[in-house]
Amino acid sequence: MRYLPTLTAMLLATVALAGAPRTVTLQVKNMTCSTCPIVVRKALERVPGVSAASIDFDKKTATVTFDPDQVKPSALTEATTNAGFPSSLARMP
Ligand SMILES: [Cu+2]
Repeated sequence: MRYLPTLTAMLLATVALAGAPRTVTLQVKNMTCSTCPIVVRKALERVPGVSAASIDFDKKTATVTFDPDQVKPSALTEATTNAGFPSSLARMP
């Protein structure tokens, strides 16, 4: 639950931005300890156009909000893969 304040802040920041952000869920492999989600989140947030990334360690998923004009979902899976955590698109609402 210690990610909650950060997540709330990021969601508020997303709402404040203009445009229509898109959210996808990634299925992330290789997350074995509580530090891994932090690495994955940082890798995703480093991608230009990503406004929020939250990781569910129990479900092994990453929920990413981004500007579809700047980021393709394939860039997100690529970012986590390059960080050592191969991922795939789980859901595209
Ligand atoms: Cu770890």
